[in-house]
Amino acid sequence: MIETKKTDLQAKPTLQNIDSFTHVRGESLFVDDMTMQEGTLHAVVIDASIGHGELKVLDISKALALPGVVQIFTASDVPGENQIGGIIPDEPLFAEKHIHFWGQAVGLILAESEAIAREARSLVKMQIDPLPVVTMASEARAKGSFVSDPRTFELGNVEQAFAGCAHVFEGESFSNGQEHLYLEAQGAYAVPMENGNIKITSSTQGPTAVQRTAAKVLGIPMHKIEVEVIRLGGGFGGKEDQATPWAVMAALACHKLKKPVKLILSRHDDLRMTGKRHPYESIFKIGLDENLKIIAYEAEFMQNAGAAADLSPAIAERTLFHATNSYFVPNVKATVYPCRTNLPPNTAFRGFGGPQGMFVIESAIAQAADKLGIPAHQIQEANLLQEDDVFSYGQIARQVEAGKTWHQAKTAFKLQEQEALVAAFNAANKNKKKGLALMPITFGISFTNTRMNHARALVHIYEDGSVGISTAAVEMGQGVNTKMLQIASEEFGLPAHKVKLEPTNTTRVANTSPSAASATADLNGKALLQACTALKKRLAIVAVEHAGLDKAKVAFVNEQIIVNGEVYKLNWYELVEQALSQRVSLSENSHYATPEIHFDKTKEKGHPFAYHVYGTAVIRVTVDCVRGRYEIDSVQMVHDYGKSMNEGIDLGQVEGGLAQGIGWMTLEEISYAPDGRLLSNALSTYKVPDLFSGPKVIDTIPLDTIGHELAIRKSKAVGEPPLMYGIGVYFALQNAIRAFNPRYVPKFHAPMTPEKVLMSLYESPLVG
Ligand code: LUZ
Ligand code: MOS
Repeated sequence: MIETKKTDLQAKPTLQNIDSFTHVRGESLFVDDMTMQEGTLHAVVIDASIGHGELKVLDISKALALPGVVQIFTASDVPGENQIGGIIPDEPLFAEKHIHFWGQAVGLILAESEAIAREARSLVKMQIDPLPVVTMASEARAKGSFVSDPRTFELGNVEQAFAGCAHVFEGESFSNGQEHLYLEAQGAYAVPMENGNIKITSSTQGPTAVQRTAAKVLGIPMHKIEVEVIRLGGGFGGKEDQATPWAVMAALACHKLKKPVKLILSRHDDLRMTGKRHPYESIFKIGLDENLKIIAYEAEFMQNAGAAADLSPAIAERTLFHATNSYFVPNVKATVYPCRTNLPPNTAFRGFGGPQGMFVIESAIAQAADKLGIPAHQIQEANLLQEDDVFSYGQIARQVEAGKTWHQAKTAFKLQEQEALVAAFNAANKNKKKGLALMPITFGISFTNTRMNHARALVHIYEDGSVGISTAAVEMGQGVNTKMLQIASEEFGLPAHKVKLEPTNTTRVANTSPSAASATADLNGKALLQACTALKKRLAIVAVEHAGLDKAKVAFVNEQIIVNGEVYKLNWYELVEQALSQRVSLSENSHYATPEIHFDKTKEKGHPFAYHVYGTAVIRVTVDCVRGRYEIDSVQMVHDYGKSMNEGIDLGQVEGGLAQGIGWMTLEEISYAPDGRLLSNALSTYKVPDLFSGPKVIDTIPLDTIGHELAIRKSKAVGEPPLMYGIGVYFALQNAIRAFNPRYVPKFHAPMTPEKVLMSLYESPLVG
């Protein structure tokens, strides 16, 4: 194992994840663990078994007659709008006349038990006239079938620039979808309250989306619906928009029957009915000068949006924002086509279209490197973003760390020695080959939709001095609650056990953006910090008055009040008591909206991101050239955490994101039959990385940096960016294959499964 230098950041003691105790004891509560009220009904979704067609007959009579079945709801039972589209209203909750994808919901069965509801489902008869099924984005594009208009980001003039380039290369690239595979499947529990009000406990990243959509579908005001989220057993984007239909269905049945309703998807139902990461079919053209500077880059992305828009237009936009990854390119033209197909609507997935865009420019660079007979890292290094460079969307790059992470990674991980090691190994071994690749990442932090960048926090100091916090943040295993608790406990000078994070609830914090875009800790943390600051100001006034002073410096440390540098005679608890006796409010509600950001969609220019996160990974793999199997020797990263406020949690995000990125690039192969049926519909046919297929060595060095003012405590967002280090594994594998088979023509068709590796090792243009 290669030695790494640990900076003092890693030595800083921080709070351990506050959920770890109940998680390991199995005591953490998820929707399915809630104590059910008497009379709770169980729901199972009826879905269509056809990729595209016209629904002629829906016969529920046999199902309804089964003992224990209470009711079956379909589109005609919806009292409000049968519409759940978030950005574009193009998605019914229950199919009406048309079926647009295999697994589309047609109705909901309510029964005394889940088993009965399931049995009833097998008795439902549907007659559907089939229509042609489209599963590929390029097919949809050829037909002009889009979920939203194509968009183009442009900088400079690519046409002119290509004409003057010393080298121009063209190619194509494909990246497949990805199943979210959250441990906790989609689900919700809806309970009737008085006066027709409903409380929904949902496993959602977007409590307000659930509330808004339930109100629309039920045709009642939002204030009649309360949405609570305890925590999620993983989201990864799959519960940003697509937790909504199940919660709304439960609410609909609850509303109609005045009974509590529980709807939890089985793993098979979840895999079949929900959308995934978008597959992309792309073409690229890259032009370089004699010094390997990329002068022009043109790309067309065909996004496989599935049967409805869902979040696809926003995801398409983020592809364009990340089309040039960590590089400055003076002439860019990038176009994305959100293509309507007959797959389940694809949706947010960690990286939100960014990884798909970044894979294409890395493919273009790899293609150029192969044709020029040089390592790709020479081209990568020659084009890294520098201070004051402009992105194609008009934002000026500031506090750029692309080069710093790159050079630190090269030095710390001894790139030259590793290259020599790979060369020596490959010379000495006939049937095993090693490959090496570098992967720089640059990821913009903020919702690309400016209006979504806000959050609120509600803080109560209770009479006994303990503190309760509510924010819009949803805990999904990423540790946001721990970070929130850390902020409040540091601000008030209280031990962690005196601060509690409440479940996320729309009656305490309203009109929330989803917990997404890596921005949850920043947005909610900033709001929380403001609320704590306001309360401290109020308490400081009480302390100063109590001390009989006009003015003094007041600090809050270790449950003590420090006045002008001295421990004051009232401690925290006594000061709280004093404030109460003076009728001072000990509650505060604060709002935060990211400053500085803006974007003009008519010009496709602006300053959409609060800041960028940077990093570089060095990746080494070994391919078994007899079997096509491979191992990842090491992934070594210099990552820009800013000033990490919790090294343990942030490291967990880096390693988890990396593993997920590697899975997307190497093993996870979503497969649909031409008729639209999901073939990779179980964990026997859909492979995710396990401990044995992960890297043998993972090294992470925090970049020595100053952080960013718009990051909470200068601790940069960490949720999504590390996933993209995994892209480098694809290219390391390509390099190893090339070392074995000089006739192999590099291809950019992810995931690079062992089967594909084996075929590539023996591919020969001569024998076909
Ligand atoms: N969700 C969203 C996201 O609605 N907008 C975004 O920009 C975004 N980015 C990453 C992940 N989720
Ligand atoms: Mo997301 S892809 O829900 O941040």
